[in-house]
Amino acid sequence: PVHSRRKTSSRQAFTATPFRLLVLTILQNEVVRHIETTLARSLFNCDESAAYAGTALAFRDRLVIDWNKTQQNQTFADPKRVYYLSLEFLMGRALDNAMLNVGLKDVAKEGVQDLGFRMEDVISQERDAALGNGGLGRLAACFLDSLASLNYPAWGYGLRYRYGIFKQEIVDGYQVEIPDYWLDFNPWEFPRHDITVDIQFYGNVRKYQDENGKQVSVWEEGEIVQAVAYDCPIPGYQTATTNNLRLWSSKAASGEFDFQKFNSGEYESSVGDQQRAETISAVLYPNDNLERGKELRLKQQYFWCAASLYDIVRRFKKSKKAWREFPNQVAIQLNDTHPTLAIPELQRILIDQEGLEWDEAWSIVQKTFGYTNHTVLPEALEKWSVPLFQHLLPRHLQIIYDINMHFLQYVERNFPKDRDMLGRVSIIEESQPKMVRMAYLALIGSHKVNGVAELHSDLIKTTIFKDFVKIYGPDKFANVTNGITPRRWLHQANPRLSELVASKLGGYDYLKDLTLLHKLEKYVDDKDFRKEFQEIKYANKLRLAKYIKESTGVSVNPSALFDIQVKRIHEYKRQQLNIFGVIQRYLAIKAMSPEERKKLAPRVSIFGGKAAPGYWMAKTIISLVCAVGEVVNNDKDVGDLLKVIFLEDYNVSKAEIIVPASDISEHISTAGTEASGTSNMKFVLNGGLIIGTCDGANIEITREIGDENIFLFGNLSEDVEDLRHAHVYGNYEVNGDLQGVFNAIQQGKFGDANRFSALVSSVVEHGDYYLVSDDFDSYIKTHAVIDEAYRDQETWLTKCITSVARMGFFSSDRCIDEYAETIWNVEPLKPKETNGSA
Ligand code: GPU
Repeated sequence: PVHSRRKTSSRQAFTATPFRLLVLTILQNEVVRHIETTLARSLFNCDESAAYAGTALAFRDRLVIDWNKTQQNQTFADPKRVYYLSLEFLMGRALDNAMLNVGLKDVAKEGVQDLGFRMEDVISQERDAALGNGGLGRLAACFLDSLASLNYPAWGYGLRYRYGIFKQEIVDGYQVEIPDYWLDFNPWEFPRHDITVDIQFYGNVRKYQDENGKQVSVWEEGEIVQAVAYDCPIPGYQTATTNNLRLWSSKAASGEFDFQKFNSGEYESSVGDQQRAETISAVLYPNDNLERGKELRLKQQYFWCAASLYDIVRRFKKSKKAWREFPNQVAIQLNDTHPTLAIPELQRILIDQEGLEWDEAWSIVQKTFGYTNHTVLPEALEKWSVPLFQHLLPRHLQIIYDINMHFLQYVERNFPKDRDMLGRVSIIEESQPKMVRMAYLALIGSHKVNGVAELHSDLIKTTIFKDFVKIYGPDKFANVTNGITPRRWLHQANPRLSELVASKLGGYDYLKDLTLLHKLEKYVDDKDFRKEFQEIKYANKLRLAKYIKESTGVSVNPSALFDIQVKRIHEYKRQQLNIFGVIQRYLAIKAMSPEERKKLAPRVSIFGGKAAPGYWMAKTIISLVCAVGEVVNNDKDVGDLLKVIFLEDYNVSKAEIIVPASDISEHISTAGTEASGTSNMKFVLNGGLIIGTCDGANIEITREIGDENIFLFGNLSEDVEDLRHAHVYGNYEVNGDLQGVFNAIQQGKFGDANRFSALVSSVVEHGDYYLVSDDFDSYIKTHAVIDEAYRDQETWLTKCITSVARMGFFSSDRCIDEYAETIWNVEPLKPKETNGSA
């Protein structure tokens, strides 16, 4: 049956080495066997989805072998391990990544071609694992890739949501959310029904004196939910190291399923208990940079922290080492404050269950944890109400109070004159109701706190954690600037550029040491290289143009300047500034003579991103973008000069198509609000330029690539406070161009003006918190500079190539090495044998 589908086109490759032929044959047999036996499908009616499933299962087999060896090797060597606790892992697709990491993509491509399929079509059958919202979750995924690629003994711990981030549809210009039930077929996870942990909620605390007169607390009664482990292999690039991502799924504890009820005919209510337990890991909260204090979210957090810590402690105890060795064996990194409960949970295990004294336990806890902060936005800082805590986690609340008491006593001793300090730094906010400030708890319970870009790491020391710098000194604070994995974000997303780079650098070593990219600079004047580089960008734009046509019906000119802003929709990220700028461009075009129009460089303005379902303002921004697109794209006066596109359901796999196709991308947050940003790095690495504010990692990108290669604009973070003040207390006038934009909206040029009035009034009436009016002029002027620069294609190309060559710093490998050295104190563990296929 295989032969009947064979195409002659792949025959050439069969002339390669006998070894390659052997691997090809074996792989192909494995794929066919999986299709025929694991899936019980006939090869005669094998469709793309079966071809995907067969290929995925064949590669999974390979990963599993290395995975088992890695785990055995780690168990035997028992080195210090890193545990990365994150409520989000935005992994995207796994097959392409697995094939590239194992080094067999080309062979597999031939294999599936032989079965009558194109590899791209096979790959695109896979659903994204979308267990995250945005940058924070994608960072966790890049970190897992780097940890494995650098051979660090590391585990990720998260939740196995039944529903990942919702799928976005645009219906009549509005966002509609569709549930993402992604688990129908997921060959990349392994249920471990033997690895379960009972997790307790509610109940009460009984205190008594034991036979030695020691005060003991027991957390009793309440209800139990069971955590079941699901493991996903995380292959490293060209190494046999295959780490583990363990995701917990909730179900009713075995004793919990009420057979009494069941037998007495109350079948429904006993199923109800089951369902209630399963609710815990049912759905990812779809908020980015926002906390809403929902009880179920706190339950998710405790469920996941408790299960993970139980697992980590169990592994440690197998080594029979003394408790004081715990921080020498275990480093736990908290991805934002979401896993902060792990701190009181470890303290509880050590004192209530293991019988350690408070001080000894607390010293172990502090040495074990590190905390990464990802935002200074006040609405994103987690706070939980004390009554909710008391109800759900009574023992933990007591422990938090004790932690706070010890901490405040320390502060009082050291700052006796600053009485207000105690109230400011207390873990408990004295509000109505009282609140637990999770960031303070995370900071106090960790030995290091880090921000994610230099500016951000400076800002946390002068704003939200100012007092804590006085209390602990500056050494408790560090910066680790974010990075991205070049495997996915160059090699996988942009294979032709990756190949071009490899051809100049003598191979793919740069994918393991991205600083080697600097060697590209010597080809910046090389005619052939330049031509090839430019052709690749064009091909990537063509691919995106095709995708835009398929998904929106709009034809765009692939030679136009592609101007892209894709990220979560948020007022601080200022998609509204972008769309106001687009409207201003549209009005300008309308006012031009035909001669003037001829001089203008054609543009395609591309937007993409999800709005949190309850974030009304963000949804309004989306509908304005769609409404402007509707008008502009159908205006005969405008033609190719401007197209406005909103791409539905932006996610990781779509980013892999979008990112390589930009000429300019927009990273235009109000200065001081975007902690780092990571897509800025992806776009530049793929040969695009940036328009951006002096915010987050844009500043370090500028330092690396040179300010002649980036288009910066807008006010600086140190001026933001005063500017906001001026809006609130001054009588602020919106300038001419922006007023023109507002007039056009209010005249109904883009449909019913009432739909968009909140966007206008947030600027003209409500204090313009995000400083859209302050930055508008400089934004428009900078876009004019970009138009001019793009006209000179040779100079533009030089900027792009030079920038790529200087992006070595932004690999997540560099980032992980910094964490390993300055925060975790862990070392790589070389795999026993290298994987034969690498
Ligand atoms: N970030 Br807090 C998220 O994506 N979600 C969040 O809830 C929080 C932060 C992002 C930051 O906004 C972004 O600037 C940063 O690059 C990213 O985390 C990774 O550090």
